[in-house]
Amino acid sequence: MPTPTRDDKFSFGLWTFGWTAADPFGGPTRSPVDTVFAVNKLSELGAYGMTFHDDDLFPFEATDAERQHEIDRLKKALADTGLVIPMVTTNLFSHPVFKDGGFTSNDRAVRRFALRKVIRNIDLAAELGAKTFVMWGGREGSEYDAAKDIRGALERYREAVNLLGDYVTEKGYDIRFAIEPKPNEPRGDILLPTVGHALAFIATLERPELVGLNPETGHEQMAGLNFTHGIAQALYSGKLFHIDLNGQRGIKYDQDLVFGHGDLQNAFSLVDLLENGGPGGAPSYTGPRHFDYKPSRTESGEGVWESVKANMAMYLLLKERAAAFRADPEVQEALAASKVDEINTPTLNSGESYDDLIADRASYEDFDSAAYFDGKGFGFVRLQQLAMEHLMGARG
Ligand code: GLT
Ligand code: MN
Ligand code: MN
Repeated sequence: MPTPTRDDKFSFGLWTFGWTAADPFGGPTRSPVDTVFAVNKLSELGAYGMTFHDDDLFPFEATDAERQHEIDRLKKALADTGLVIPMVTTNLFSHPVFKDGGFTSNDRAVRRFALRKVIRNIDLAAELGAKTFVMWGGREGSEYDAAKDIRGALERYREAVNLLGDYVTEKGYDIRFAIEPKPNEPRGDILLPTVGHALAFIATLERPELVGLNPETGHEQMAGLNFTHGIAQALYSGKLFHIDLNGQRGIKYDQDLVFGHGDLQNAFSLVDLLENGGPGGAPSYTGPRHFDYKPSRTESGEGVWESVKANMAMYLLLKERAAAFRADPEVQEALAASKVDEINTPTLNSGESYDDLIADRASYEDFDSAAYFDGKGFGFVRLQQLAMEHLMGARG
C-alpha cells in the first residue's frame, strides 16, 4: 500500500473526521474529536494540512477568551507537528440566524451579520497563513420560487464577494476565494449550483482574478454531471483554486463517501487529469488534495481514522494506476488511433480564412462523409477497456 507523505499535499477538514454523525433521522453515534489530537493524528498519518470553519474550532457562542484559547491550542499543535492550514472557511449555514442564508438572506440585518462573521474569520485565515478562503453557500437558496428574487439574491451575493475582495486587497492579505457549488441540500435549490453557474458568476465580479472555484466530487455528481469534465473546465478557465475530493454514487442525497468509494472510474480519470493532465504529462493542479467526506455513521472512533487513511490510499492507488496507464505503449497506440490528441490541432490552418476554407474542395465538395458509415470508428471502447484494465490492476 503506498504511504502518504507531505509532498502529496493531502488535507482534511476538521468537520470531516470530526463529524459526530448526527443526521436528520438520528443523533450522534460518536464523540467530538479534539483539535490538538486531530492535528497530531493527521500529521502521523502523512497529511500535510487541516482546514476548518470558524465554528469547527470554537463554538458560535464562544467568548473572545474561549475563541483565543482554541486558536492558541491549534497554533501550538501546528508548531509541534509542522502541519499547515492551507484553507479556512466560515460557517454561514448551521446557526438558526442563517436559515434563509447568509449573503443572500432576505433579511438585510442577517446579511450584514454574515459579512462581519466572514471578515472576522478572514483575519484569522490570514493570521494562520491560509491562502484560500472557501465559500460554500449551502443555505443560499430557497425551497419556494416565490420566496426568493433570484436576480436580487445574485446581486447581493456579488455585493458580498466584491466587498470581501476589497477587504483582502486593502489589508494586503495573500488570500484568494474559492466558491464551492452544490445543486441542493440543505436548501431545496442552492444558488450557484454547478461549476458552470459559478464560473459565469465570477466573470461578473469586480476582482474576478481573486475568485475561483472549490468544486466537490459529489456535488457535481448529485446533479448527474461529470466531475472530471467540470474540473477540466475549471482548469481551462484558470479557476481551480482548491478541490473537495469525496465519493458519490449517483443522483441522490450528498453521500460524502471516501474518495473513490463512489464512481471509481470517474475518480480514476480525475486523478489522471490532476496528476498527468498538464503540459508534457505534468500535474495540471498543484494545490492541496483536500478530502471533504464524512466517515459513515456506522464507524466507531477507530473506523474514523481508517476512513481518513482510505481517502489517501485511494488517491495514491489511482495515481499509480494512472501512471501505469499513461506509460503503457498499447495505451499510447490506442490514444493515437482514437485521435485523442488531434483535438489540439486547430481546425483551420494558421492564417487560413473562411474564404480559404470555402475554396478548399477537400473540406466539403470532395469530402467522403459516406466513409463514416460502416467505417472510421474511433475505437473509444478499446481505449476505455485499457483504462479499466489498468484501473483493475490487470496490466503492469
Ligand atoms: C459542509 C459542506 C461541504 C463544504 C464545507 C465548507 S461545509 O460540510 O457539506 O461540502 O465544503 O463550508
Ligand atoms: Mn458534500
Ligand atoms: Mn465540500
